[in-house]
Amino acid sequence: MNNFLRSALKKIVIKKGDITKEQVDAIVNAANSHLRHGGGVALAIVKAGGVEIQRESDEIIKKIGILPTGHAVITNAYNLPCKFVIHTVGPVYGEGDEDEKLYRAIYNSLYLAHLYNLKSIAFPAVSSGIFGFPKDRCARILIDTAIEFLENIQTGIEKVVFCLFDDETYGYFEEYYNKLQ
Ligand code: AR6
Repeated sequence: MNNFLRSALKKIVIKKGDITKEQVDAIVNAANSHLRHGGGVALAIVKAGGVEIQRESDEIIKKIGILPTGHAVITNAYNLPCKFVIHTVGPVYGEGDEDEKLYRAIYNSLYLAHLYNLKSIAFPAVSSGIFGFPKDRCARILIDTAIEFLENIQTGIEKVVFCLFDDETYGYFEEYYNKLQ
């Protein structure tokens, strides 16, 4: 294993849990293009963080129209223990070009955290719930994208957490991460 990969892997944490409880600088929301946080992890984030997150999201949509798949925006986190919520739109499985779109959603979230000088960020398994993306492929793309980012960008990001809600998803992330060690 080369030093770049070793150093990137050291910054990655795979854990099971509820992302709304994560004590990191930013958590990532698996959002839709309208930033209507009506289900899944998005609803859990608004329930725990407060309706202000939905309000701020509505303001963003008023300004920019819709948020295209693969893009990311940031809001405050209000009652959550983190400082910011980064909202990204992953692909709906079956719409085409999904791997590339999921890669961009994760990369752009990391880039936004980097621009805000954040040190830690936590991701859920974006697209693998209501949007139907296969969980094993999701694990591979999310971990590979984080490694690529950490290897290539001179960044202050010291910790990238993958916070998985269920055993099956956690199992795929852990399995792929262990394969890379
Ligand atoms: N902490 C961590 N992970 C969670 C939590 C939680 N509290 N709750 C759910 N998950 P999904 P998507 C997991 O459906 O597939 C929403 O309605 C969940 O088990 O939230 O990208 C949005 O508004 C799964 O592994 O996101 C969009 O319309 C993962 O988070 C749409 O769903 C992602 O599941 C986005 O669908």
